[in-house]
Amino acid sequence: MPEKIFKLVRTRFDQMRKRILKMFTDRGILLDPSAIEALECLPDPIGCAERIIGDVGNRPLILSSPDIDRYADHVPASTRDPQATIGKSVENRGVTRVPQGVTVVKEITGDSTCVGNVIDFAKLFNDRYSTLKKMLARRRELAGLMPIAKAKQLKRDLRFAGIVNDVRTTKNGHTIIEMEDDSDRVQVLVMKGSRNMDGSYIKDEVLGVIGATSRDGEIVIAKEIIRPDVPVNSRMLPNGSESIVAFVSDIHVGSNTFLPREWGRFIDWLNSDPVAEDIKYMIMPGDLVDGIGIYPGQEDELLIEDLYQQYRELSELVKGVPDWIKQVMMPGNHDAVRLAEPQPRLPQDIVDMFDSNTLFVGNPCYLDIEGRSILAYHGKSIDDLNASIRHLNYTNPEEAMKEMLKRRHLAPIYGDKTALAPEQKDYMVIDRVPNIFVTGHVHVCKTDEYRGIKLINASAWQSQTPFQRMHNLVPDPAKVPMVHLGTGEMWVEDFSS
Ligand code: D5M
Ligand code: FE
Ligand code: ZN
Repeated sequence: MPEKIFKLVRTRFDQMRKRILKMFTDRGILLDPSAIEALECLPDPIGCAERIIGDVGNRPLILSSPDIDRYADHVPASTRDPQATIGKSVENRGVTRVPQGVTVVKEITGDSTCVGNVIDFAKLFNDRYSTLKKMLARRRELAGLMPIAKAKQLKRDLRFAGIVNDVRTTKNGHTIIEMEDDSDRVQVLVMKGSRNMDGSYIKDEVLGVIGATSRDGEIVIAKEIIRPDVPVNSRMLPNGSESIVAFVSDIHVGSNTFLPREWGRFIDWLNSDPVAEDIKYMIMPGDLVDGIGIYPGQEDELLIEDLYQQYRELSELVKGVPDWIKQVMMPGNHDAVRLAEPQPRLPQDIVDMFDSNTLFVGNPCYLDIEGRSILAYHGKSIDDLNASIRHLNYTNPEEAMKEMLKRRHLAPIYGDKTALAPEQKDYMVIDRVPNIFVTGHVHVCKTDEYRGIKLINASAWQSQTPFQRMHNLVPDPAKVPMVHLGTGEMWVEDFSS
């Protein structure tokens, strides 16, 4: 049976196309049809458009598809991993066992199949919808959930699951959520002041609705809105492990704001403190180096201007980590792989700079370590969640992480700052309930718990950058959150002074 294409996906594509064309026409730049097509096939068309527009001296007056290819990636073509965007062999399918107690349960490396057209996006959204709908269908309150087309014919007690297409506030302060599935679309009214009114419905999340149709049959009045969420008690029960995991994020090697003295203090501590003898694993969730060409003017803030040299320096910096600690390195938005998520692991020539004690994984990634399930994600989507959900901000990323768990999705909003690759499967769905969920990206150090799941935002090794100063983002660097795998105890070691 041919895959159905949600109207949502087509609409989003049309909106994207209009937005891109306007960006160019506003500046008098022309595109031939091949250029528009090439742009649409990119995982991050807006980012590419911004790079072209910013390249004032060099960009051509009329763009064709080879011009788009030149600007396609944030990493210069010569240093890009050729494996990163094309599907590779199946070596990583299923569960990959690596020595030393770490099992990579799921990540994208080796499985990428996206070519980036409308059909792929339809598959991505269909996969997201059907996976999350299955989770909702298991909820007691939603038993007997129906396709929207069928549910709409009922008067009362109708139950369905849909993907959110649009959220609006009426002039009376009520909320209208426009939702759809592969059968139909529907307008859902959430009355002002009702207990469902938490103001945090966002585009592209999947919701379950219990409601009744209005008298004219045009609208569904919500009685209850249900998110997939995680089970109420996902607590870590003691399991006898004696190992500690340390979380070290956003090292940003190569930046002139990288903190070498603090890093040195951490390495000295690892080699001398008795606690460190039990640290058997170090997870590094992205922005290992500062990268190059990540934002305009970055060259003025770099100490090391060569990308390879940055990774070589990182490999020197981790040489001081005691050899009883296995390191797991993941890319972030500053690293040398495609920007679109899920990101594959770093390319082989970079992997080769490190010894066999370092394991390279994609972003996001599920790991199993000594009986504990760990979900690691760099956290780029926190930017989009903060912009869309009123109660979120950059000082409390753990709140954004809770919103991800409630939606069982790491990057629910499509088409904002977080570029999502049109994979056939939605790797950003949280289809396993982890014991520990770690992110980085926002450079603060926070630990919390949600329904028994340990939440960690793992600090940074970079002081405040000019960009962060301008946006009043205050980092909390040189801290290392730790979790004891046996007892579940969580604490933070401070190397900031
Ligand atoms: O992100 C470091 C911090 O800076 C993180 O809090 C996000 C914020 N940041 C960085 N770039 C942007 C943009 N373009 N918009 C909003 N916020 C941003 P890092 O990934 O280390 O650069
Ligand atoms: Fe960062
Ligand atoms: Zn980042």
